[in-house]
Amino acid sequence: MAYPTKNKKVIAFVEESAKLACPDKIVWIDGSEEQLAALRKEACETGEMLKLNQEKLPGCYYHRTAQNDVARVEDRTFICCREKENAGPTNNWMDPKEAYQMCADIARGQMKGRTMYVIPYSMGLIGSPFSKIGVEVTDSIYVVLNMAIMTRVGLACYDQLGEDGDFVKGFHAKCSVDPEKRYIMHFPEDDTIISVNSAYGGNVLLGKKCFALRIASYLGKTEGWMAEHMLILGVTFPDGRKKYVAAAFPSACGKTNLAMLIPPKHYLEKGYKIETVGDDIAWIRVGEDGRLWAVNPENGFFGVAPGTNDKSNPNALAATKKGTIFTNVAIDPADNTVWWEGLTKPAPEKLIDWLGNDWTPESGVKAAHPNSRFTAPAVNCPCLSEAFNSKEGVPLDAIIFGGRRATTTPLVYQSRNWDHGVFVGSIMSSETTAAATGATGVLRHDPMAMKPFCGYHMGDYFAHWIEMGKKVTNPPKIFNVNWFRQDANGEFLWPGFGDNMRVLEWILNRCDNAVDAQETAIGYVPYAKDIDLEGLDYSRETLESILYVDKARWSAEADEIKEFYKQFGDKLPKELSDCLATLKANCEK
Ligand code: GTP
Ligand code: SPV
Ligand code: MN
Repeated sequence: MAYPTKNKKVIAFVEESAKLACPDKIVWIDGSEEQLAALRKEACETGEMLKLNQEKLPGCYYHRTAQNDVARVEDRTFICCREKENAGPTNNWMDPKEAYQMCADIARGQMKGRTMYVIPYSMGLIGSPFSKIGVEVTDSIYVVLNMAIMTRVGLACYDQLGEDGDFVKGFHAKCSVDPEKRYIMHFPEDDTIISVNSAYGGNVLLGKKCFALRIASYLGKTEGWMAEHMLILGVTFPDGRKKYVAAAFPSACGKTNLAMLIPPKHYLEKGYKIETVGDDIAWIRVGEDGRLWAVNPENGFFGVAPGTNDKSNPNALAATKKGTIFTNVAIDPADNTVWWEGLTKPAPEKLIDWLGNDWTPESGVKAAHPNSRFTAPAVNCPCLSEAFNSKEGVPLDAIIFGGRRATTTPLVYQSRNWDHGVFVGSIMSSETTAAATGATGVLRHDPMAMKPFCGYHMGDYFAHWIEMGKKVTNPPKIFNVNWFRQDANGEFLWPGFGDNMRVLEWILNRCDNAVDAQETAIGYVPYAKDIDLEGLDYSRETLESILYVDKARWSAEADEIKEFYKQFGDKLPKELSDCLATLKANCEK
């Protein structure tokens, strides 16, 4: 057989995969539009995808997953390193030998009657020194088409590999989508990922969370860089200055929205502009100038559909108007377009819901699954930054952590220094969302928004953050935000979305030492007068209430963090236990 690559390891990996799964046919994906068009056609013929209204949504398609396969499965996601200790207390662990054997038994013969596609892809610009190559084999056309949007797919990846270059191996087999045999396995010591019995994005688009976070975080630890669950955005000031910010929020907590923010009217009139570099993942290195530089390794957005509309996130909505794949949203049969909760009010009279059932506003169920998603090419985004295509990426002025907290955590606060900033990231808690299976709205610790994505021991990960701080001479300032404070009736106390610009402005002014702050038990908090409320019907008293640091609550929080920290044992950096002691002492003052 003629292979499109001379790389012996790629050929061996593909042959081994085929020997195990026994596909009828192997198709080598070359990334050409011709090949992708043929696959779209085939997927429509088999019913795997539906073609949407090509006048209103050119190049757009629709897909439904199995009802039991709609989100990441954290309880079935494992880190398989030789020593259990190295996976740490926040990951599921399985012995690699056992895991390989189990996956082989599950996947054996499962591609009979199917085609196996071989996808060569690059995380980051092909040919950039910061990019990494992966090869995913899969029996799903949906995966091929999504990967072609989310990553840079093409034969040029093989050129970069040469005859014996290394790559991240990804094996995906849909099997029977059996939730009892669903496993998302990572072998960081072998650069290998195996995913069986799922066809949901986060479990099967192996370049994304599996490679660009779990495997890459481990690579970053060994090679001295960082892979983070962060958006990257640029702010242009009226005087032409540019600043860049990376922000880590847990899944479905506002990264895509912040990354594409449209500032309130008077900011626009003054000349402020926001540009998107990335909305989910940042790979961060120390530059020659002693600053931290970030690139977005992805090439598209796998975004949460519900709540996206022309007010909340017009840029994301615009990005979905062509060449997009919609998953588990509702269909409007009147014109063969898509709909989801929050897109328009009121809802259309008649829809076909994400399960394929007839739906009306009286149905009493959601028309779109709460974790329904769009897969949109980054180039579609009206506010995409030029830096999106820069090999070096962008230098970071600020890092922002944030979670979904109804109480306790103020709208924004600044850490005292890098180490304290690492502490602030490490103590993040957030209410769970529909992005992963399981109950939603449950408060849990999610350090740096990486709990589900750190490919090694979380204590070592904290230590890595502390180490990185020593390597930068001009580190970004570190902040924490919370857009999700609620009143007693469960109503959000901050307008959020575009109005988050008001908080961003304070953050960037702090980076320039251009605005004062009050020192509190947890760090620097704005004076309410320093948050611009122009054009907003919003009271200073409410603002003050969500900036208030309640020492009694934080004292209890400190006790709870102490319990949380116990699991890390000796691996917890002293810098963090010192910060915790300071927090507790500050609260008792
Ligand atoms: P992942 O793709 O899962 O990593 O999610 P994400 O972090 O990119 O979250 P996204 O921006 O898609 O937002 C998730 C949900 O939070 C959506 O339903 C948004 O409408 C909502 N949301 C985002 N920003 C805000 C905000 O500032 N305030 C409020 N109240 N809700 C927000
Ligand atoms: C997330 O859950 O953080 C996502 C979507 O960005 S997924 O690709 O499913 O991980
Ligand atoms: Mn995410």
